[in-house]
Amino acid sequence: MFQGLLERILTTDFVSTDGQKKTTERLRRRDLPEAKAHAEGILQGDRILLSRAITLIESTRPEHQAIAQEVLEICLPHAGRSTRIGITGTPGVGKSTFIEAFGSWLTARQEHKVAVLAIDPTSRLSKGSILGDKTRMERLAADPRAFIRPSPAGESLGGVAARTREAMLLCEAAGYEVILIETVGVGQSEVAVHGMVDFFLLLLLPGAGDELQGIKRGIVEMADLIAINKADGERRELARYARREYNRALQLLPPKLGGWKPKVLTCSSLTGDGIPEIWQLISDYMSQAQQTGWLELHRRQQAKNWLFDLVKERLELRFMSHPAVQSNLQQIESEVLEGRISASHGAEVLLRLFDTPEALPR
Ligand SMILES: Nc1nc2c(ncn2[C@@H]2O[C@H](COP(=O)(O)OP(=O)(O)OP(=O)(O)O)[C@@H](O)[C@H]2O)c(=O)[nH]1
Ligand SMILES: [Mg+2]
Repeated sequence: MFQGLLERILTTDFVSTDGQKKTTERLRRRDLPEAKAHAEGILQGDRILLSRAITLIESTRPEHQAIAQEVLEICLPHAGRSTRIGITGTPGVGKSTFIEAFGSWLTARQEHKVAVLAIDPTSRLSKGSILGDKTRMERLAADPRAFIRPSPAGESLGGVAARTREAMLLCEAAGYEVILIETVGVGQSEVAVHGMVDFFLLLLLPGAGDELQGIKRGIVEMADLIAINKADGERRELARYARREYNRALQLLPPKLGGWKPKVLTCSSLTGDGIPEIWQLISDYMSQAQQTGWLELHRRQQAKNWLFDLVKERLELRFMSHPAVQSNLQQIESEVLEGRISASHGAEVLLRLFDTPEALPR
């Protein structure tokens, strides 16, 4: 029911009533001069202001958030004109090395501006996966056509993903034509990246089945392209074999929603073999998706899902930091643990505390 109501608010009729319009506008523009300056810089491709705006997005301070949200509002109409690519694969498969090779090829051969972002919820400890192995992206890091941003430090995957998505929109407004988003390949972060990109690339190693590589079937199903990486030296033959095997396995999967049939290629980030073919394939995908209208539809669907993700995440945050909830949570939790009340009863009590804290006894 809740989702239904929000969907109604989102659809045109409801939004176009006067009262609703005013609310949206009041939330929207505050005319913060700092926001304007940042946005203007971003639209002119200023990397320093782009970096600073992303830092504001990542900040938890309300005054920073206010500026960041206004920068986003101004930049949003200029976003969306890029090819958004998610790259995943288990640790060590060669994601960073691939991004270095692929990104450098795109800036040099296609003269594209390339932005590299990451979703890595574990990066709170390692200070950012990309930053951690910057040596593997030395060439790209020094490339004036490339912009590399490590994964934001965040408490939750949802938070990190939201920040990355917003950073992606700012990069697009700054004129980056290809956005590469790296993720760690072992869990929920794939789903988050899949929810914000047009094309999902899974890197695998030659010579090991996906179960051996710790790749879940669900992730294989999300892939638009599987690239068997490190197809060089002695592994060339193995990679060719793996390609045939995966091709066969992909035939068994149901067709994708947009009508695309996932492909398998081999590549090597060391020799550069396979890189032009990968770009060609992604370009074919993009033109097909544009022609059929799938790209537009898919992005709208992603934006809608994102809205609900944000609502859920913020509701949970508010719920958990609510004073009445906080002071009763432990007790209710232990009552449920000891079987004195049902989980459903406990949830209802907590939700009531959240709704009307003053009306209920402690
Ligand atoms: N032979 C060969 N080695 C490669 C290739 N790509 C990467 N490597 C090597 O594989 C190792 C891991 O590469 P990374 O790019 O750090 O892998 P990653 O997937 O980013 O790893 P995490 O960030 O830890 O998840 C490095 O020692 C690379 O030199 C390749 O195409 N061929
Ligand atoms: Mg890496």
